[in-house]
Amino acid sequence: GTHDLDAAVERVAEDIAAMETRGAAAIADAAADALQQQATQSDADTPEAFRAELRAAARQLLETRPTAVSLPNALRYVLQRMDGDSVETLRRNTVAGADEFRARLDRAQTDLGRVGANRLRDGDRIMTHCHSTDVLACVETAREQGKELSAIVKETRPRNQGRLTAERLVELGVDVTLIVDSAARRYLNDADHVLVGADAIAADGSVVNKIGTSGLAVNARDRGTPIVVAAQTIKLDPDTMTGNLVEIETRDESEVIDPEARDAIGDIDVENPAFDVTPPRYVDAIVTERGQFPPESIVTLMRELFGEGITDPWVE
Ligand code: RUB
Repeated sequence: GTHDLDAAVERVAEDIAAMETRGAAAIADAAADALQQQATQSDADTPEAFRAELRAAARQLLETRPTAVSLPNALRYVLQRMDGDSVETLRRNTVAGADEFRARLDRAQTDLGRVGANRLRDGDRIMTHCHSTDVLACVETAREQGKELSAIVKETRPRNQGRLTAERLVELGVDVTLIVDSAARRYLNDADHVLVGADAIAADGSVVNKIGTSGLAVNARDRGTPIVVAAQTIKLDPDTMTGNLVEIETRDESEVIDPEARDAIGDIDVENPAFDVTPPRYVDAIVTERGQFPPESIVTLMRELFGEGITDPWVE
């Protein structure tokens, strides 16, 4: 029956919700993997039952985190390849679709890294926020080209993803200075680039990324430091072409302050938005696997990649 078959999907969904699996690219990869496992394990006896099962799995994955558009884009990619008139054909095509998606994701990140590395010169210092594998791909390629780099790494409260970035940068041979988020403006004078990732990019070129990115971008502009966003085209949100807004996830207040400490203060509200929106005028360039774009031209790329009609193949 459907029930126990969902175990793999449930596990992946839980990991995404708990941020064991986190970052837009990793979320997309895990979601495609979960659909693949569902397809492999399914004991559906009719094509209709198989399709219904996969759509239900997709809906369960979608409920985890609302902001990273790579998640619905991954599900779209795989479900659009769920084609055939027998369970076995459906299974084969879905499994192949997931493989293809993950291979493309990998290739896109490598290609993006090559584009981003062109911007980095020997001796440059970057400033990072949160933990982005697309950003790290740029740094990795630049290091392979023999460029010496240093980094000012914002810790990124409340979840401290900056520590992950610091660890990875050290592995890549980059000199790292870790700072608290509120020290960013002071250190912008020393930075040649602000280099951040994205969870979603809207049709107008707005960049949705970890909370604090927009303030960092405004400060960087004030200091004259270029703001570069490294984001594969899977981060483009096709729904924004028809005026939909990107939903900003709010997370539990216990990530900000533990309940006991909070009670000791008294009756206060605590808010914990996970992401914010950086308007296109504060973004100098968006680096993708297809090249570098000014934010204003993102809509053209979006139309080319998604066409006009966006489908939601997980709808019952
Ligand atoms: C992660 C975050 C990252 C983007 C890009 O937020 O904001 O900058 O997801 O990452 P969280 P990548 O930690 O809340 O998931 O380049 O790896 O897709």
